Amino acid sequence: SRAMASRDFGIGDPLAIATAETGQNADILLVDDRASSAERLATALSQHHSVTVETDPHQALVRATEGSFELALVSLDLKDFDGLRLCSQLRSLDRTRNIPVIMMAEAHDRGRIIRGLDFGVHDYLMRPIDRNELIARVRTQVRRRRFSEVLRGAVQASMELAITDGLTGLHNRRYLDNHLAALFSEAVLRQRPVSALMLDIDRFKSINDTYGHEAGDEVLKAFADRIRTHTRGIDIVARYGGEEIVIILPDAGVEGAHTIAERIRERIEEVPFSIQRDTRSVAVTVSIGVAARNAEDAGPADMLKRADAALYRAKAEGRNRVVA
Ligand code: GH3
Ligand code: MG
Ligand code: MG
Ligand code: MG
Repeated sequence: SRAMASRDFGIGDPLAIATAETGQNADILLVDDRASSAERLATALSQHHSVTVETDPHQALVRATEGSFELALVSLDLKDFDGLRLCSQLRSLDRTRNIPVIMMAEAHDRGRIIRGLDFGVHDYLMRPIDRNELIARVRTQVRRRRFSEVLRGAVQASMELAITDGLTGLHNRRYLDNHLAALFSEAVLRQRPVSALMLDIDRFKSINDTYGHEAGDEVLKAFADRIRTHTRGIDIVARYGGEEIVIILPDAGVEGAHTIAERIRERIEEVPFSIQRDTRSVAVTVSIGVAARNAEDAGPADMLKRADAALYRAKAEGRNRVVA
């Protein structure tokens, strides 16, 4: 797809926009089983696009799901098959619904044209098809589709940006706040446990002081990466504050959470972090407070408060430890 990569946060990819602007060089699927018609249309379109002709509607659907077509032109009058049905399938399948569809119809097809437009077919051409009209309508749909892909990419990117911490790539606190309430309620409803780990790097100020703030950032990033590899996909891992990370463990009670926390603590302690521009590697330890949901909890904030209190005790008792 020519849609922008999700890493180009927030703004449209200029190349994708320029490509959309021209509305040319599109991969087009032409479904028409009348040889002379198909050939005439394909020839006209080939000046600006790359055209694949398919006479079998079943095969056309397979090709559409597998290919990277930016437009489908479908004849409504196929032998032994209702072209409108193919249009409907293209509109409803996940893998093809972003391909704009143009119906090619006869004057007597008014009723089917209306039904097609009703379920989302983008446009139609009346036979006999005028060459210039064909080119113009195809171009319009290709441009529209490309611009919506650019927009979709930009929306997705800014949504990711809004819930991601820029330095570590972990979820940010906003994401945690937005998801924790629902996750917690679900645990209450299903009478399942849920736990929170609150992590804080030990003596991080002195890491900054010794190696510099940039190295501190690097350590923080690597620390986050290491934590990510030791958590599951269903866990929420969020940067909560400067060098504080909260991990929410669905379905884990206090014992399970403690075990996971202890494993993370060991994984951090056992291998020092290497940093660029410095031959020394940085020994890092982490203190972790653990709390599980209580029946008395009014909400997740109560659980987090206990995890924070446990973290405070872990620090007070000498750091590099897990306290529940
Ligand atoms: P301890 O937690 O063990 O009590 O000691 P600490 O030195 O880690 O103290 P604290 O957690 O209160 O302070 C964290 C320090 O981490 C403060 C700040 O200078 C540093 N810090 C916070 N965010 C960042 C960051 O994004 N990058 C870097 N390099 N440092 C940060
Ligand atoms: Mg602190
Ligand atoms: Mg700290
Ligand atoms: Mg801190």
